[in-house]
Amino acid sequence: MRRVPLRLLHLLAAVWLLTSVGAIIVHAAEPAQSGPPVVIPVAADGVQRATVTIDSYSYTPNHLIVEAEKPVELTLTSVTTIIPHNFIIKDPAGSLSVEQDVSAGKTVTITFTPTQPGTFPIYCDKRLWPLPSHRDKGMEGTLEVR
Ligand SMILES: [Cu+2]
Repeated sequence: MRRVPLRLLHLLAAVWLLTSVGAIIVHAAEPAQSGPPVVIPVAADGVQRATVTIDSYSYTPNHLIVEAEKPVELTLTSVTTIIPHNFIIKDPAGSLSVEQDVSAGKTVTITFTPTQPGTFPIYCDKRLWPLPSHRDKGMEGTLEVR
């Protein structure tokens, strides 16, 4: 056995490791792509209805604008084939707490009434350890309550 190929392998392994780790760090640091804000219209019955498409790893639309004190009805439609997701909205101050699992390919309808104006994060907290969470992969959005 000559020694040069072994050293070359070590070098390749080191380069591979550095680029892989670097790619993960860069990916995790990327901000989520924010889509255009969507104002959810108030229907004749006073309900604000919209459909959100859930994919890996996104919500479409992902920036929803609603009015406070009026019910919001969201139809969450998953278009994934294997990966389950969830849909979480939490106001740290406690005015809003929504947490809904959506299995692959399923549609679930949720209803909640925001009471406080503000901007609240929407996100999926699923994660396959040790990979980054779905939220870290960009699965997040914004609920703007006016
Ligand atoms: Cu997810």
